[in-house]
Amino acid sequence: MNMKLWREILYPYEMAVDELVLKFNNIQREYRNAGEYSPIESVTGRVKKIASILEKGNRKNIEIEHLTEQLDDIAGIRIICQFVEDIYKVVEIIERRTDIEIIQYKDYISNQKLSGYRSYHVITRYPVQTREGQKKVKVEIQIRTLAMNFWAVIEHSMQYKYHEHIPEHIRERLSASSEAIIQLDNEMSLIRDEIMDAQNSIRQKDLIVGEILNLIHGLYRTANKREILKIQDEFYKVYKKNDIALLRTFLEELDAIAEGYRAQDAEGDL
Ligand code: 0O2
Repeated sequence: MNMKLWREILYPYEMAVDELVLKFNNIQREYRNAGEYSPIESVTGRVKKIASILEKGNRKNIEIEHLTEQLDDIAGIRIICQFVEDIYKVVEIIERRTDIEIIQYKDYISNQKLSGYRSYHVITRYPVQTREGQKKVKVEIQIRTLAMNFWAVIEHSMQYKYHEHIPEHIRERLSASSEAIIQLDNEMSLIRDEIMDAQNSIRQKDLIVGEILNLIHGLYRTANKREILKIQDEFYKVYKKNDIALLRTFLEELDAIAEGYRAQDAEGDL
């Protein structure tokens, strides 16, 4: 198969990866805009390099013309979560979608690989609209915690360096550190509620402060400078108290003031 043909074959996979990264990022944004904790921490995607596709096909004895139907991970999405519990939430999110068809689940969390690898894989089929019409391509969605990802990235680089013949002493260390990763994930799950509360507060504060600054910015069109300066001073005082309830009250009061100016402005236009 020549390079041009490969590019054509891989194009729908690239479309699928681009679209799914965008869609999962939108899910994250939706949670955060609602001031809620997002089970998705970050999303990346990639299309496997041609050399890696050929190498994997060779390793698994797959004929070149059967590569796209038999390899599950030519298109890959990686979703990183903070906590193990979030992984199952993300799986539910995928299950509820009407645009993603699930083919297979690979639960390497309950069934950790011998290497120590842990991650939850969902093999899916995703439709893209090409100029020749709809094409459904296989996409492997890997869902793992930050800690699992840290281990997998390090171990993967060792596999790359030693071409899968990792020396025994390094393998032992990797195996021991995979146990430490399980412990770390378990410990984090125990204080998950507190961590989520803290992160929610930070996000809510950011949203409220953002709205306050927008309202103050809007006042520059209608209110007089002296009043705006007074409002800004008041805002700094409230901000320094680091109390979300006070900030929320300040936002409500400011909103009422801004609404008054907007009404005045509308009357002036009549
Ligand atoms: P790359 O370079 O990440 O793309 P199988 O289902 O067993 O017939 P397959 O298709 O290899 O074979 O499925 P599997 O085992 O679920 O692996 C799919 C991908 O998961 C791998 O792709 C890796 O990304 C990741 N993975 C699986 N096992 C390990 C592991 O032991 N260590 C690490 N670091 N990652 C793993 P590729 O093509 O192997 O690699």
